[in-house]
Amino acid sequence: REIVSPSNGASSTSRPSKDPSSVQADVLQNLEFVVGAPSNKIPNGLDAKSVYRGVAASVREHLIDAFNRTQDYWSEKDPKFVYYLSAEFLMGRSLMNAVQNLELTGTYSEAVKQLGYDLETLRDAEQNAALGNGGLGRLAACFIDSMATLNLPGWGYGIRYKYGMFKQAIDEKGYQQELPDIWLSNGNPWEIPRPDITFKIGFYGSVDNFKWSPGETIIAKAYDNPIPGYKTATVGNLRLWEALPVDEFDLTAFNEGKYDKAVEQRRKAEDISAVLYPNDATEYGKELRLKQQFFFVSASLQDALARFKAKHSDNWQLLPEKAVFQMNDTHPTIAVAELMRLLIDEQNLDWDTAWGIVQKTLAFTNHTVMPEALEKWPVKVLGKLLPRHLEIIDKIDSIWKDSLKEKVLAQVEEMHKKNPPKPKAAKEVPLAKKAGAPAVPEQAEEEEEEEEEDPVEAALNKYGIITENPWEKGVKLVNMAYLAVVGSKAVNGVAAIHSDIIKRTIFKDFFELTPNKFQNKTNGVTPRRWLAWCNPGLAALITETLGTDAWPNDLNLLTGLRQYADDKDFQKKWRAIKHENKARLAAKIKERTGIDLPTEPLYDIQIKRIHEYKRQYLNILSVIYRYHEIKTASPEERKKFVPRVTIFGGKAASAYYMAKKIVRLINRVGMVVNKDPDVKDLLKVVFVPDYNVDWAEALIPAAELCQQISTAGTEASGTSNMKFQMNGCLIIGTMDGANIEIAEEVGKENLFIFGMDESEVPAWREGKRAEWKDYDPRFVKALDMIKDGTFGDEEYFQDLADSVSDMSKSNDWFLVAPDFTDYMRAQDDVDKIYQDQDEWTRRSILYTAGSGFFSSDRTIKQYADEIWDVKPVPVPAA
Ligand code: 7GP
Repeated sequence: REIVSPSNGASSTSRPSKDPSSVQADVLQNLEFVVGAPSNKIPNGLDAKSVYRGVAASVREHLIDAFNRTQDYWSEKDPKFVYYLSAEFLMGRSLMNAVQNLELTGTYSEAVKQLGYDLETLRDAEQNAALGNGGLGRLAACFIDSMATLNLPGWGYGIRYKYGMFKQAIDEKGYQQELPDIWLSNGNPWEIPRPDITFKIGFYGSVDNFKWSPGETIIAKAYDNPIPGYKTATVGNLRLWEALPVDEFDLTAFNEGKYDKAVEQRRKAEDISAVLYPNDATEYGKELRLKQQFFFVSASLQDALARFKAKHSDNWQLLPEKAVFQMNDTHPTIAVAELMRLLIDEQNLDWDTAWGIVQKTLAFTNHTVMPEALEKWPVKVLGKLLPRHLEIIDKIDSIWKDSLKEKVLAQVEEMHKKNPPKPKAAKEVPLAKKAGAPAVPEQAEEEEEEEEEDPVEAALNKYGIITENPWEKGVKLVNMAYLAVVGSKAVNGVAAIHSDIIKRTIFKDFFELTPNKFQNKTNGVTPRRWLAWCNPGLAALITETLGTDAWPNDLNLLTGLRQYADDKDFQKKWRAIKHENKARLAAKIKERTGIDLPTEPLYDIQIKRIHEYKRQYLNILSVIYRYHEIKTASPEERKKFVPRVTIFGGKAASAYYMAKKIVRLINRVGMVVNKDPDVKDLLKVVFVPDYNVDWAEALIPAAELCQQISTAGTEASGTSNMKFQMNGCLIIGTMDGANIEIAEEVGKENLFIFGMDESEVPAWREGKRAEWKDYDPRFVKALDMIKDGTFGDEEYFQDLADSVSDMSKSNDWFLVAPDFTDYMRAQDDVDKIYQDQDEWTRRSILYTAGSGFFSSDRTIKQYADEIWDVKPVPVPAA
């Protein structure tokens, strides 16, 4: 039998086999020839890591086989393609996902068992591919899973970071430590290096008569990552780019003994794809980041255009019918200028033709309204790195503003009719000017300041892509979100409320001009990874109850569970599965942290990036108060407490001062509470270190309550809320993001909703807060405990305490204090309902039953129909 292995890359004449004994033989071959294990050690003298590599290499054969067939077929049919441009893809592990999506679980479990191992253990030998920060990156991963499953011709395009999201360790003081994520150290069997697919990427240099001569050039090299769909022969592609030098090595410098110089080019180039910026929802205007963005955007566009050209030569008018590029937030939005450049400078199109094509080929998704996340590049930085692009952006900006002049003029006239401007008082001419003397510089400046801005100019400026930095006079910025809006055919938010907010706030003026451009695409998550694969117990019960295993591809079938919500026998089975999942999680937590957890209490979980707007702080304050209550309760009162395990997980951006304090506070509370004999099993507080996709797959199926408690109007959508919902976990949360739509599907009365609405927040921030003195005594008590050193480090925590209570120092922008009382009310409701296990379980079933809408298959279908106009092209089975 011929084998297909990554080492020979040859394609097999026979298809990879699907029966356990030949799979076993195949794994052995791969262990010997790909992993290079000594034959006398195969199979039983090997460590899990090596065996994992052998198994992965074998699974890869199946992937590559189907991948090649898919890509060949699509190439032959030449349908319209979608290219999902994203600086982040948070994939997690691949082995089990591939085996399950390829429907080879039974085969591989059996084959591996015969070799004396079990698949579950091998799965843990895989490193997590954490090429993303949080929601946005994981969404991209769910999207390409759905694209493949729906047979949609499309690729993801991103960066093959050498170091992904940092590893988080918690030191003995509770402090977050950041360690590098060396995720490629055991190799990466899931990628196919493409040394033959490379593009040149230029930076710096100068522009002469519209011709750019880059001062520095590097190479982008492709790596393909096959993405298996489920119950389909389609295997999609995630193409990631690695940065390499044009010249490996400067031999002359080396011969002269200048060793550093000899490798300088290499290091400079490699830096570009070296590390993922670990910021979530905040941006720092670092040149290297812009370099990364341009690097992967340029490579991806050149690649897609080259493929187009191979089929349609110079028929560029056809491009919008063959390709659409979805820009995942502002990170890839330099694509607007780069696509223009490629069409004008490289393909010799005229400006108007090119611009018409661009505006039909690009689309843009916004993921956050946090002002600090909307990227604005200083003109100086962008102009130095990409001088030709700055020129193009400048022209886009002036043509765009020119096109608005008439409209704006009419608006201003209209305004003046209603509100006539006051006539200007005649100015006294300064002495120095009278005699025709040159203006004294200071005077000239003063005069300029006094001069009123032309109202038409002022009105036009709010549409400006290039504008002055309001905080730094004279410093001009390129507003990347505005560039994207102007250059795109569609702009969307990621949940109904969020899409509405962006129309009223950050893109208000643009929405008024082109209302039809603005859409909503409520997020979704893949039900394969986030229900079927991570919760096998529940998946089996669902299949048995519905009498079909079609639901992972048609998640609305879950509504069929509604009729069992009150069925006591069914509830019992449902609860038993949750209990098993809790036990599994407890074992994992014990192994990773040493903490012993009982499995009877309510499991309450908040996992997400640590951010003030997500309000982990609100959660821990309520935990602190609960701790106080338990400690001061009489033996009689103690009986009334509903035992709880409160679990947190999440990383703080390394430079985010307050977030790091919150991590430490949670950890300190845990250290005190968990060893306090007064508390026993009534309360445990766990911070799981290094929260990642793998942790999420263990935490979510075990959760009974999840915290989705962002300040209303701040969380664009949230996606963990959907994953928890699918797994029958109840939500305590605000009317924010997708919580609102979840409440619609599940029935608002079945969620624990609390806090201010989005509409109430601005008034609070603008005025009401100033008069507010009604601090809840429980809130005051919890803060006092932080300040009196109950958890140690009271000085360190002082400003954290002040941030929500001392208005002279901070303004509690995220409304922790005013939402606290209603949060505690909702928490009491939680405890009350949890004591009625039948009612709790009834709700839990309704959550899962109502989660069909949040499959990313639904989201992707909407993108495909309403933005991309891309149609499924199913690949015929082999
Ligand atoms: C997140 C949003 O915060 C979250 O609400 C949403 O569900 C998710 O995107 C997917 O749409 N935003 C980010 O992750 C983000 O802004 C910037 O990252 C790097």
